[in-house]
Amino acid sequence: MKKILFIALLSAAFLPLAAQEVVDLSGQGPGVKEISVTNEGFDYMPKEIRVKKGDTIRLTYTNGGGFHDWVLDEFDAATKQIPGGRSETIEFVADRSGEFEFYCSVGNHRARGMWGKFIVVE
Ligand SMILES: [Cu+2]
Repeated sequence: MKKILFIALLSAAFLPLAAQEVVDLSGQGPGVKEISVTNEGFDYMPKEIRVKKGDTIRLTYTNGGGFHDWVLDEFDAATKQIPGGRSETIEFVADRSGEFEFYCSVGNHRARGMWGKFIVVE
């Protein structure tokens, strides 16, 4: 009984984090897809976003701390550089398929690992 409770507590502690690593919205659509992104230090959450070609992406970046933005060059999509606690919503159309890289354009943050994958599925 004790063991089961321990496993349940472990799952509760780690599942939400693990679930945020990848957001896969490519299974349905195309349509409007709402996505929330944040960061812990130089780590974006999620680190990987999957959508369907033709999706309209309504992405809200909430800065979890520091001074950052969220930039995806290939789709001309970028938030402003904002301080911790602030958020901004941008909208763009994922009109071509492929694997792209979103990143933070502040200082050397991208080189320090502040980037992730934006994958558009045909
Ligand atoms: Cu940054």
